[in-house]
Amino acid sequence: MQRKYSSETRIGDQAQVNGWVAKVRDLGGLKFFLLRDRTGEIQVTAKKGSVPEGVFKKVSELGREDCVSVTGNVEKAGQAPGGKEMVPKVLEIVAKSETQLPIDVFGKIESGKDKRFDFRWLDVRDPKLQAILKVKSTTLKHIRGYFEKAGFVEVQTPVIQAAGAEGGATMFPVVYYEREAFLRQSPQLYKQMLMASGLDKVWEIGQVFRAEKFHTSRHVSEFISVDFEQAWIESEDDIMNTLESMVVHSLKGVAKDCKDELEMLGKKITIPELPLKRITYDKVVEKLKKSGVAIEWGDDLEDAQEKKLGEMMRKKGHEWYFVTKYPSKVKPFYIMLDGKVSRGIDLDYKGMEIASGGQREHRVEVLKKVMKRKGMDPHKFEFYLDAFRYGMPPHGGIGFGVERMVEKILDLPDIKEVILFPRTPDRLVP
Ligand code: AMO
Repeated sequence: MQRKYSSETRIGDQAQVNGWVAKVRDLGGLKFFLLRDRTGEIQVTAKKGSVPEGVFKKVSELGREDCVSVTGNVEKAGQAPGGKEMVPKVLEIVAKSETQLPIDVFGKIESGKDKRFDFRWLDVRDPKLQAILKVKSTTLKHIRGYFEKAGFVEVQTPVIQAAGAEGGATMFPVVYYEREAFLRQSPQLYKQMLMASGLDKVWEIGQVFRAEKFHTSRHVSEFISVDFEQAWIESEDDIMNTLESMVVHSLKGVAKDCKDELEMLGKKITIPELPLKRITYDKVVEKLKKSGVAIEWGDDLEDAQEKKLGEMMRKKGHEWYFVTKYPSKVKPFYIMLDGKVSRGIDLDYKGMEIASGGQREHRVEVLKKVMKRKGMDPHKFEFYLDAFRYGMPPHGGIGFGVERMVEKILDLPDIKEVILFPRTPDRLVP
């Protein structure tokens, strides 16, 4: 018999449902258990004399989280979840679970976060956690959909790299034959080099790595970065236009495809109107100072300052907003400078930076000068600079933290909730 998910079964069906035992109730001659699969739960009812004796006996042997396969009739049952129950003809105990569960799967007893991540595959049996992962996977699907529709070419650039673009202190070294190499912090250098290839609009999705000794709710050592790079732009405005269209496209997709998950998690997605609010860094500093936050012009925005800005923007009806014209000194060498300010932008959502990028410097001599000024050795980046020597159009792009976006869509307390097996300074297994 073909397997069905519990939610697909209809009264009158003969069905096979596979899953885990969520709860057992034994009333002597009447035994029930709840069978959970990824679509929900169905009650299985075994009445002595009405089901085969062997099946009745097996129900007595069941324990929580055993893996079972049930074949039987689906019947009407007013008291049962969904108004139906299965009356088993065949019951196979496929795999027993040890009885002392290391964590409480349904969070009735609050399990410590560390313990939950030690047994993540068990943790994720909780439908709410599955819903988070479905929202993430749907977000990714619609991001991909956007780039396909907008004519971007998906590229794959190397994860093992000779030099990093985001600062030496946050690189993970790897042994590469007889040389030292690094796990990529970002596809930055490669996506820019591709602007000299004539592909014009590229995007990439993949894991990137940061050896940051942060212990915060928004930093991890490995995360999914969505990157795009676009040539022949006039200014960073073109980049913001692409980015905001991508955000709205994916938010709409998630709101449409994840109705059940959002309901289960008690969340509603507000689709922002385009264009998203743009606010200059100057204005941000002015606002923060006015509200008593200690900040000087030229400082990068710290976590607490971003949060405060988020509160102020939300009051004005903006969950999403761009911060533009950052001071030159806080932006990396590849961002185009415009005197004291740069063409670097950030996109913030509910007080957290979700993406960062802008227009790049495409003039090789200027680029080399800025690198030197920032204390970098241009010789180590010859392979990158070469791409600027044979006709490099003006270009720009962004790096976008998908997990941060999902964390904020669902108002989760920590980015790690969106990651199956998070990597942090303290965690390398499982
Ligand atoms: P940046 O370093 O700002 O820019 O990273 C881009 C986006 O990636 C996310 N992010 C992180 N998410 C989780 N854990 C971390 N440790 C972490 N660090 C960053 C954030 C951030 O906005 N090359 C540039 C992008 C560009 O200019 O195109 C870059 O990597 O959401």
